[in-house]
Amino acid sequence: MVSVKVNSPDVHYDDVEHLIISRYSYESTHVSYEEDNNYIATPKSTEYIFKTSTTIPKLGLLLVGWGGNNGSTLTASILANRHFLTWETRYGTHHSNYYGSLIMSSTVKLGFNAQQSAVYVPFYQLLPMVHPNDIVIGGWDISRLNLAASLDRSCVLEPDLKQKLNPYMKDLIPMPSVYYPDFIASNQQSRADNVLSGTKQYHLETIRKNIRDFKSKNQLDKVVVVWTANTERFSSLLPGINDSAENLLSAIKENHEEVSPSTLFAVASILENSPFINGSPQNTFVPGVVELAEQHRVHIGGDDFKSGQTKIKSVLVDFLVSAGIKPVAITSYNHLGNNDGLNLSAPSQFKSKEISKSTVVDDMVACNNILYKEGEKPDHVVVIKYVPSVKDSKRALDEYESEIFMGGRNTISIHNTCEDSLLASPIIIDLVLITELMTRVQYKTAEMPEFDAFHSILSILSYMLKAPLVPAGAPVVNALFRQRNAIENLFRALIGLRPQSDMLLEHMAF
Ligand code: NAI
Ligand code: DG6
Repeated sequence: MVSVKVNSPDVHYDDVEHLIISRYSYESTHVSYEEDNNYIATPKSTEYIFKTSTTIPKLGLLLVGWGGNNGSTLTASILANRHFLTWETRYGTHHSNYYGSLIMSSTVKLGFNAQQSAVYVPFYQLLPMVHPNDIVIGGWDISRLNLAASLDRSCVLEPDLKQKLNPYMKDLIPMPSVYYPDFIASNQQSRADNVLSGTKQYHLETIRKNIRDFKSKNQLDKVVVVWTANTERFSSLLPGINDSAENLLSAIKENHEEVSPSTLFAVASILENSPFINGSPQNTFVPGVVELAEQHRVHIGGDDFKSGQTKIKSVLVDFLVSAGIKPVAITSYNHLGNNDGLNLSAPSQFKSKEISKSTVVDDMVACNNILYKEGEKPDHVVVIKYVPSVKDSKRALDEYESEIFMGGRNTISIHNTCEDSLLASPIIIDLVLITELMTRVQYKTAEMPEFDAFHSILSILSYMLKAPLVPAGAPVVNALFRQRNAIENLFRALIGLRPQSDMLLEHMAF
């Protein structure tokens, strides 16, 4: 899939070791403050060497919550693409595609050609990446329904397509999973017919064995695990239980009630050296999980897929604040009629989602001390209602009230209607593709004795996530285009290209 080759003394393609090696100066600005109210800004340059393996692995993806709307839609979409399926709708014949995936369906400006026209290439052509059609998918669900029936239950895809997918999906049955009723809404009880009995330690060992067996049966090089199961309530953070890796492993042995299913899956994945991504808002990554991931140098990412309403929020508020306009109230309503909406109709599960949906403008507000005094924030209200008849077609109604020039007010209202799972599925693909790529990257600075991997916590995944998990002390970025720039510029750095600049200096001369 790679069609970009960089012509630079700083880039070396090692065809023996199958590596791209790039030398890169990372430019930043150190700021200090003097007592006479001056900022001192000092340019800083750090030399990096990046090594990216060009060997594309055979990749497996295990979804927790495989039979849910996201799980079945994602599986169906990958199978439809793999088999080049087309289907009829009232608008005509449709072809499978990966619209909505940053990697598969968006482009980046590579540079300019001799005529000074910008040249754009698909994101996936910058570096050797797994093609989603080649991903082997499996997973767990507390519901035993086969994937064809799950797809039917989800009410997302068109009947003609579902029929064509049936032969590929009817024999896919989720592996039994762990069900601790206290963590998800009681209204989910009726679908829990595929559950493991026994202790948490037995569950951990079973999940680990499931990952190993899936890997060996399909002759995979790597497996990524994604939590796309129900939103859980938050776990209590308990000293001695989940505050360290050692305590968490002991708590699992002791069958402690506060170890959630998602935390158990994260632990199992880390112990099997499989990256783990949390697509739901709960605090799966208790301190013990983070420490375990760091100890085992396994990548983790989270939390909560950023699909529709929040994505718009992280664009619109960034636009307003960076235009010098002051949002004073953001009021967001959702209604939806899928199983996610049913689960979120319970207070503790709603609370998890409310937290992740409400923190998404904090960094944009904090960066403008002309508009906002320290600690000041816009009012931010999040409402979610379950309306069964709209099924997966989520309605998102948002009102942005802003203070503008000379005491004026500006009100923007947005009404968005869309199948939630068609927004989330391509995001899951991006999370998996980028995570896999990150497992093939090593870097070294002058201070480091040898090459190392990036930090276990992949903050580079922030674009796809509502409440990005970042290493301790690192800034959280929610603004969508800053998040996208981070991915684009990191990809460019790995092939020795300077960060994207939109200065167009070459066009400023007479
Ligand atoms: P869903 O309710 O259709 O699917 C969840 C699946 O997880 C169900 O099939 C359920 O049986 C299963 N499940 C529950 N507990 C389990 C466990 N312990 N082990 C294995 N399976 C388990 O929900 P949907 O729409 O697929 O969403 C999945 C998650 O992704 C939810 O937490 C949702 O909040 C989150 N999310 C969804 C977005 C979207 O746009 N669809 C965007 C952002 C987050
Ligand atoms: C209702 O809010 C259900 C949720 O699961 C959301 O649909 C999901 O988190 C996506 O939210 P957003 O804000 O990214 O569209």
